[in-house]
Amino acid sequence: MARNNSFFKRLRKGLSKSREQLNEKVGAVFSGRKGIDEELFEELEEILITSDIGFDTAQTLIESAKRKLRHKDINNPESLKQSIREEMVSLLKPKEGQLPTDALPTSPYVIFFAGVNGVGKTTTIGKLALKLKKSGKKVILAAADTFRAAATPQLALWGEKSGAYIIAHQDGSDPSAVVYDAIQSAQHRKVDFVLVDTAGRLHTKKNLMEELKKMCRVANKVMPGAPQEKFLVLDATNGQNAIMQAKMFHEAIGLTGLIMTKMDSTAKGGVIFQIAHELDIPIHLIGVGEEVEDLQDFEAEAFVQAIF
Ligand SMILES: Nc1nc2c(ncn2[C@@H]2O[C@H](COP(=O)(O)OP(=O)(O)OP(=O)(O)O)[C@@H](O)[C@H]2O)c(=O)[nH]1
Ligand SMILES: [Mg+2]
Repeated sequence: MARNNSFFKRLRKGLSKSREQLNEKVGAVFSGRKGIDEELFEELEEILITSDIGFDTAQTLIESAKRKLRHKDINNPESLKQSIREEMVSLLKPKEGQLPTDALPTSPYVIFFAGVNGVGKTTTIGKLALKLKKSGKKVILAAADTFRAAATPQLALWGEKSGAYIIAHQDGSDPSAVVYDAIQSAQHRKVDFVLVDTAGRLHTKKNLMEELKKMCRVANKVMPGAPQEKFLVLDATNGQNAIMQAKMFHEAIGLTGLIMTKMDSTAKGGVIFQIAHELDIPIHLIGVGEEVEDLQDFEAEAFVQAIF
């Protein structure tokens, strides 16, 4: 998709902490080097590992870059950097997730948002609702976080801001019932998207994961095939912990996509490479700031350009 300047500006700004950390270290290792040797590879690998890219992923990136350079008989450090950039793009590219836009495969298109407490589920839904409404879609927000008292008003605010409908029940009621209502209502009103906000839950709490599974079953009962997407929202400031969360949520409900928020608040943005390397789940969106435009489609080339 064609991107305007503001997209890259926001992305660069949002990734500045991660970029600074990576570039500073890499700059130091490369400074004054005339050629490439084993020591350079080792130091580079260490930098990647300490930038939350992870051991296996760092090794894979370096090994592939090394192989290509040898193949082409190249020995200058700048080419090595470029080669690693290319390997990073090849790693991320197949993981670019995309939401259907014009012709929706189903109506409504139901998206669950799950994740541990405070990762950014509700705000992400709000921002996405605004974007979808702007592109002319009809949207329902399902307040299926019935656990936290302030959750529904928080979502309702986003409903007002975006003009999306909101379906909510009383605090403490069964979240599956909200899901049921929201999908049924969407079918009647011919709504395009149902965005389901769920309560923050720890991936280690079995009963809470069971509740999430039940919500999926109920959705599928009202509308066979629903939910069309099961997104896990991850907080980039959690670094490596995000991997374990993703694995456990995936095991429980079979994720179809990931959203990585708060990239702007951390230098641990490199974790996205590890996620792409270790998990077979597309990354749909990244959050690089608090504003609506800071919720961006995940694009491999732009991301690598902005972080390294
Ligand atoms: N800096 C920054 N803050 C973000 C981003 N995304 C979300 N936040 C903030 O993260 C905080 C928590 O967001 P919520 O949307 O309430 O998180 P939640 O996952 O719904 O939380 P619970 O429902 O309590 O589990 C809010 O202050 C958001 O503004 C982001 O990309 N960057
Ligand atoms: Mg919430």
